[in-house]
Amino acid sequence: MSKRKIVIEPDPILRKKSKTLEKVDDELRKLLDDMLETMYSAPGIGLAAVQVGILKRLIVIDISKEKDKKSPLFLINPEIVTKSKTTSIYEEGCLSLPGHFAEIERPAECNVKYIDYHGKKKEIKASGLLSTCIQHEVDHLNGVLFIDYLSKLKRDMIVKKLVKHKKELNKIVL
Ligand code: GNR
Ligand code: NI
Repeated sequence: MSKRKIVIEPDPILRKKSKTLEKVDDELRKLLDDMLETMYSAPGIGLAAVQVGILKRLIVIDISKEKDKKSPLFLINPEIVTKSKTTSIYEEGCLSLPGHFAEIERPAECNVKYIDYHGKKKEIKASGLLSTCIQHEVDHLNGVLFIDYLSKLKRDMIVKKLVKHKKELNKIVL
């Protein structure tokens, strides 16, 4: 396994739509393993392939609290088939928007169809943080970030700060 570099906003790749996968093979599983390592090391509770620069419909998630009881979830070609009318609000963060957090309202529950690590079709009913996290990750696959749910003023402020932060990092490197 190897850790990959996480793409930070603003970067045009984060606005692109990821492509559906045709088959599950060892090469794809290697990418999923790398994504999981990258997510754990960040640390984060979810990661979409586009966040490591790959436009494929792949997500890894682990919302377990205790470090020693890992329970990774791999979702290939995830599709949200139903969303509840009831909503819930979570403070969201994103590894592509480091240091920024906002309360986002989303459907509280969702049913998700996907292909698992072994290439098997699955369907689950998600609620709570898992539901929010799946929706956040599926948004990434469609080029959507949580800041898109904020006012243009708040969104522009966050992006401006990230641009400034990137420029300061460049100064140190150069
Ligand atoms: O680590 C993460 N935490 C988080 C918290 C609330 C809602 C969604 C998330 S996902 C985020 C990691 C990430 O950027 N995934 O794309
Ligand atoms: Ni994210």
